[in-house]
Amino acid sequence: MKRKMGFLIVLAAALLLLVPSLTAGGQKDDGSLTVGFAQIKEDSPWRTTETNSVQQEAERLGIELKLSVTEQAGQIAALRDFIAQGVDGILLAPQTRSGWDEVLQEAKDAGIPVVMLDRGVDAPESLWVTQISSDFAYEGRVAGNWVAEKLNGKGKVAELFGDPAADPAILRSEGFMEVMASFPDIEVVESKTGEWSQDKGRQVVEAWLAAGVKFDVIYAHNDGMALGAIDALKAAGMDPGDDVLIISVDAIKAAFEAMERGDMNATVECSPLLGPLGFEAIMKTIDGKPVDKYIINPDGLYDLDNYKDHPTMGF
Ligand code: GYE
Repeated sequence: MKRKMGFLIVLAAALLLLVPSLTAGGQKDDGSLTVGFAQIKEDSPWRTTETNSVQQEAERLGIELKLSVTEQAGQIAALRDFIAQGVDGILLAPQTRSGWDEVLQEAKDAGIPVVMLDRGVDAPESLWVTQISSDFAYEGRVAGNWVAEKLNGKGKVAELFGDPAADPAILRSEGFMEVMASFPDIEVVESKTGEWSQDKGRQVVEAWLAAGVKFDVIYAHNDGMALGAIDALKAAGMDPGDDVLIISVDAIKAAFEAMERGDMNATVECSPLLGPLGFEAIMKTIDGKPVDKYIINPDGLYDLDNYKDHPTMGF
């Protein structure tokens, strides 16, 4: 009898030792976490700053980060890979708004929380923890009001669209057009995608100029494309910031430098420094604490009158 008890105690102790390695996800025996980040492959300094913010925060917290940088199809594959590896949480910057339901359901079934970083999706809210981003329609309205004021309610605007399938591009346009609707003498003469890229933005504006399109303002959905527009205008012998006003979104350092040179007029801030909020949301979820469904960063407008007030002169 005594022997049997002893055996049972040894067995119980052995099982207890096994328990930590049997806990859900990839949480290691020492309690440290592994998080996957599916970032978008995109030619924009904004994204590099965001990736750095995530990497730095992971390092600060001692979290192992698995980073994947790809386009949409690759992002879905990366998520499946993270799930197979049993990560403790996933940060996803979704390239497009739709196409996520299936893989998000797989993550949910595996008990892995997914946080939307910087953009939203149209998948059911039950499939993801939270969206941490700016309010893109608000950014569009801020840009629209600035344009209406500068043009005194009359003039021509050309819009450089981001990726038409991406949440921030759709909403930045909607917010902007909402304001334009109350100014019948402002005409939006062009709206074309520059795919978030400086190079593509330049090519689109070059084509407009070659076709003889006239505009007083260019509204670009991000600073990168605005910088491309500036390149195109200069190459055509025009004076951006003066002949054509330039407003965009993001507030990257290069936009502030362009303002210093008088090439650019305004940018609506959109912070890429989302790493700390992203990990906080994942850790709270793992601890069973509630997290708001939408965590919205406040944005400010910076133009030639106040850009020097920006705390870091851009991201
Ligand atoms: O504004 C743009 C980037 O999703 C908020 O994506 C982000 C946007 C950002 O390409 O520069």
